[in-house]
Amino acid sequence: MVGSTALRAAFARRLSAMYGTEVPAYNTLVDVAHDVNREVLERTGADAERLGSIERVTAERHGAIRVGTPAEMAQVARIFGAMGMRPVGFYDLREAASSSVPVVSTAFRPIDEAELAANPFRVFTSMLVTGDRRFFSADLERRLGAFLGARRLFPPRLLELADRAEAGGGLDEPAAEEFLTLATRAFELSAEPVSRSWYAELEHVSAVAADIGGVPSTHVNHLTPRVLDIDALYARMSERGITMIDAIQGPPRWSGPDLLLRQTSFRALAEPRLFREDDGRVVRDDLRVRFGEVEARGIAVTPAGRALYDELADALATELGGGLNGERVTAAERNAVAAKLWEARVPRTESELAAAGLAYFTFHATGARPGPTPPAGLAALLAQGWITARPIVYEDFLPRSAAGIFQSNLTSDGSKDATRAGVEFGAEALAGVLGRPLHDPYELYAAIRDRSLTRVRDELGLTTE
Ligand code: OOG
Ligand code: NI
Repeated sequence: MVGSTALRAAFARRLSAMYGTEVPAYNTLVDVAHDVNREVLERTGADAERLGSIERVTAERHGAIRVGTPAEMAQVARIFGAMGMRPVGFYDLREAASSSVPVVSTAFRPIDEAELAANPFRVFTSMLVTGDRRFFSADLERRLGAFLGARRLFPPRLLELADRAEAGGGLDEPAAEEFLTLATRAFELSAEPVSRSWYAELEHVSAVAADIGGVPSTHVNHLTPRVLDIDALYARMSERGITMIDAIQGPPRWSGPDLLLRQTSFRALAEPRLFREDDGRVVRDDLRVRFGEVEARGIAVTPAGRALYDELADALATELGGGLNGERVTAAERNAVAAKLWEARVPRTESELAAAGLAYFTFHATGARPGPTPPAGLAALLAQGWITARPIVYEDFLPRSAAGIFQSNLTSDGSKDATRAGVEFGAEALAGVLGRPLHDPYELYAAIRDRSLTRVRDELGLTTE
């Protein structure tokens, strides 16, 4: 029997191998990330593993995929469900200020502590909102619906195996092999010709709409390894001659602990694709839509921590609004301004972050009994050495960064008509599409913290707090 955890780990490996043959620069990114991780581990020892074992971090990836319809989204949920990946979080990329794309998204990922430690593979999954009149006219919506309704992204056999795996917690060896082969193949770049005029019509609305609805199949958009020092990685990729996007998205490099998520990517590469012209001729051309991204993960923040992050991100945007003294802002300048804002407002140690209720931690009995009876209250237990706190790693995404990742790799701005009314599509609607609960990331982090508190109470024989 191959259980859901093993299926997930194997799928992440296969997708990574497949993407490396399709986009070789991704392999360079993975190699550089591993070099940097080894160096950080040598330099800082156990500290390097404070947010996950080196085994976890080395294998850790996230992927991004994009689908066109609720029916396709529901099928994706079944395939990932087979691998113990649940939908977590709701992201509305239509509302992003800097750029907007006509999709709503969630991330499929494991939700249990042990599952995350075993393999945290996650996939950021976006779905077109074709009913949004700011992007699609009624006529285009209808033609797009017909195109999407006629394609089949996932073979029935794959879905059947997925359902069987989810119901039974895994598959026998031959069925697991078949499932993994079919699942990996479903995300390969197809060689089927793309209709030039149809692709162009959608690209006029949004390059993301064309990438999703302009082609008869789906594919991995990018795959992202995790790195322990993203600034070092950024410099090294540039030295190797790979063009990176202008900035590292998310929090700045600063003097306190890593929080949330920092991400960067190399520019989408030209890939050969076949196009069918209106006169029926098939010609070779290329498209730039797929890329490689890398990320550094930090401590998960509470809603209060997140509000502070958003406030500082807004302050940064205001301060850099017109550039610096009218000049274009470099990544280094941007970081310097952001770091200054952070140093002024964000507590600089884990214990202060915990005390201020800004970030999530688990609590563990140290085994020491520094006094006759444990004092009341977490702060006193920590201060006297009865218990210790460990940070909980951030397992999710950031909408502002996601918008930046989409934007940095779009070939055109598209044409959103902000004068038209959008269409309501929120977390509840997405849960309805998925046919399963859409988890709230904060509730998941809080549950992990609370379970650790219950454990500590039992171990110390406490009845309250
Ligand atoms: C997804 C963009 C978001 C991230 O890491 O924030 C994302 C996409 O381009 O399809 O992957
Ligand atoms: Ni990504």
